[in-house]
Amino acid sequence: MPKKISLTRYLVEQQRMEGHIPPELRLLLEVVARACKRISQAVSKGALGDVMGSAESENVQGEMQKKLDIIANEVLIEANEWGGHLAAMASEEMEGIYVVPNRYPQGEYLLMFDPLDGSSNIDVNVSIGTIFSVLVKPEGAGVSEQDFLQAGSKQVAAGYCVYGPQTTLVLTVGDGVTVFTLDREQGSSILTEEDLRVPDDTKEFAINMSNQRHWAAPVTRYINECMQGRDGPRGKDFNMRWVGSMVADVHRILTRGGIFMYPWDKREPEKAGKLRLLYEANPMSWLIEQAGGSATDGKQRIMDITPAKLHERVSVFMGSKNEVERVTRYHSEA
Ligand code: AHM
Ligand code: MG
Repeated sequence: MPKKISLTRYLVEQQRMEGHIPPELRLLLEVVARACKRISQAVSKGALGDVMGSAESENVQGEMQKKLDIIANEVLIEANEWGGHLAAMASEEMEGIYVVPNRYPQGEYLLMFDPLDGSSNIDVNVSIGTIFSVLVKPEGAGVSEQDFLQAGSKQVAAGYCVYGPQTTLVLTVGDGVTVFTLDREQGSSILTEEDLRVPDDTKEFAINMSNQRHWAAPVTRYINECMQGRDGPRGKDFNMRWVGSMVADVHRILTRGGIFMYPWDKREPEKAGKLRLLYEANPMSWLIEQAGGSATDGKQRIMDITPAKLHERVSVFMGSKNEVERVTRYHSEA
């Protein structure tokens, strides 16, 4: 029988390999994974635990928070603040950064997360997840919000955990994309897939079609052509999927290809998009690129964008290379 490789063993081996992750980053990733395991337990309790429904509060983005948004945020902070590997954290659920308190040693890393992605799916028992991204704090005393405003290309680790039929952790440290599945009986995450590849071509797109009338012309053109199927210019039929949890939609694309889009639209024209750059678009872009796919905002590579603020939003096109290139080209032609 082939040996099972746990996340711990995988990370230790990555650490031993020359030029790969330093010990503090390994520790950080283990702690994030442990926190995700706890969130997974809370999620799976459902109505049997006090985890469903609204928390009756609003986050900095003006969105109603669910109880699980707050629980997941607390779990991630409590798990990560004392280990000595972090200087500060930033979260979708917190307006400012969370600096590691003085009573704990400060490390050199910065952790960003969307603690519970796909909040609208919590109460209907559909896959949700946690997205995270790790940066190195720039040299200098103290830590500030400014330190977080680095392009996605500076990430040193990124990943997500999907809480679905299985709890799956998907990770990159810049050496391909690796998948770990939680073995609930053993309580450990086991490597189940290595070197994920996103096919260059696809017949599947993911977009919220109910926003169609608000889209910009290049998006309308791209989707119209897909919808015409084999009778149109694309000469092939397309399929559509939209879970409404980015983690689940991106996980499908990493598994079998596709294109995920959350474009700018006219509903809130002053916002670049719905999704957040630092803790949603950047980590997902890096995973997709590491698997051979592409990720742009319609004009440029998402990971090249230098953020101007912590909760900056961005338009997102990611997945199978040739489709992302096509819709990006439609933007430049428009
Ligand atoms: P959240 O982080 O508050 O859950 O919002 C992000 C989610 C993404 O997971 C998903 O792709 C998108 O919002 C769905 O938005 P919509 O309901 O507009 O289709
Ligand atoms: Mg989210």
